[in-house]
Amino acid sequence: MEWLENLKQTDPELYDSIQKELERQRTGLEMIPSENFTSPAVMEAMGSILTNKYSEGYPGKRYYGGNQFIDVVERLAQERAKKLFNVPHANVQPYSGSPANFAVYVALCKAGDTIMGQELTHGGHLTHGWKTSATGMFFNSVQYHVKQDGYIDIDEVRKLAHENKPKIIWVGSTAYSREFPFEEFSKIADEVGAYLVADIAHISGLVIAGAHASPTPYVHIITTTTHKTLRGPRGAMIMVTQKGLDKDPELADKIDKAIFPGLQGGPHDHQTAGIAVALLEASKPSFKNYGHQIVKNSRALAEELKSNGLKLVTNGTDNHMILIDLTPFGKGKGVFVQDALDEAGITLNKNTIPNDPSSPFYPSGVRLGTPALTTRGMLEDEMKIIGKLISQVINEVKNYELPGDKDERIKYLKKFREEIKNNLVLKYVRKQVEELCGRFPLYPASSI
Ligand code: DSN
Repeated sequence: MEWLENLKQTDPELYDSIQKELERQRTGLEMIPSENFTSPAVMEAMGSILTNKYSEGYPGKRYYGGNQFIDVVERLAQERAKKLFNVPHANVQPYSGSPANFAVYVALCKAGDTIMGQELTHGGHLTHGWKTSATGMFFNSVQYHVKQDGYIDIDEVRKLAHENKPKIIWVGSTAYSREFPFEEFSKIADEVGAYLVADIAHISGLVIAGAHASPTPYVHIITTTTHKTLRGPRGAMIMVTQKGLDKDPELADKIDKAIFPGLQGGPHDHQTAGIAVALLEASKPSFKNYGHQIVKNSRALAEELKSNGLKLVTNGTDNHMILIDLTPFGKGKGVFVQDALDEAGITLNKNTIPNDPSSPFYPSGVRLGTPALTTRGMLEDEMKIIGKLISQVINEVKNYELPGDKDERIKYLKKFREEIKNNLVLKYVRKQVEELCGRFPLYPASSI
């Protein structure tokens, strides 16, 4: 039977959109660093009859009947996570990364308690205490920054920690291209008696592969999404380390209670099954190669971008991600670069850079990465080609200037988006992109 045949019959309109999205993924270069292509096996688990079940509680302690097989599924996911990250406890039920992080607050804090995280505009995540997130509204949030060179300002972290005595310190962020200094954070957290929580959403696949240091010996809690470098379904996990249990023997129980009944209802059992499959895949030797290749590709791409005259935050990368600082061309250029690359078949995202002279909606940088391209089998040689193509596109649009006036800006962007449709360089890049994608087929018909 053809892939999605039942859906095609039942809802042709929706089916059509999925087919178009599949074609978009197949024929373009997916370079948003938080995205990836999960396997057909993971998608089968996600599309399975497990979506039919309610199973509030945990294996062996459910509120509803009929959970004997769900218990097996959830235990598989828990055990695989524990083994891969070398931790004594794993909760695999969080619906996604933001609820997972919020559960950590629910487990450890009362409203108004002080917490510390990396500021959003300096690469941190919303849920690490940014003012528009519930984590910044309900807690007294102290934010640390990166230095002028783009690296985390560990002296500031120590100073703020000693001044403010936070309950939680977050390490790990969403737009940071260097190795996280877990050991130094751990010393600071211990000095002030804080819980140290590593949010490794972006790098969990690299940690498993040994392509990034593991936080396990240094932190009390680890949170991660499961769909980024880990290449699983959308979802998340919270893990408690031995160091965490040594600090607080009740910690695992507190985390479990924060997820259910604290924040969530029934776990998404199909998602748990997808996570279990992804963790099994990540335990294979080929995943180690995958993780290391992501970083090699990222470094090769960074070098190519630099040799084409582009400026990178921290001047390079240690992980899967690169931040291009577009301020040498002016402020607020991220939107032009994102849209022009989209037109040329290369998807990345506009992003603030540290001390951005513009606003988060019209930032002065773009963020890109190599996890999805590496899943397609692309290597350093392809990164060099891609680096040149990206540089050509940036060169085409770098002189567009964003008007300060809001109405003018909307009109200007509309005109810009019309103009780039006819840009010959972008058309040429689009052709190169399609040719490249054709050499690295994604989800061939025989696999889905
Ligand atoms: N939205 C994710 C990312 O792109 O990094 C973080 O939540």
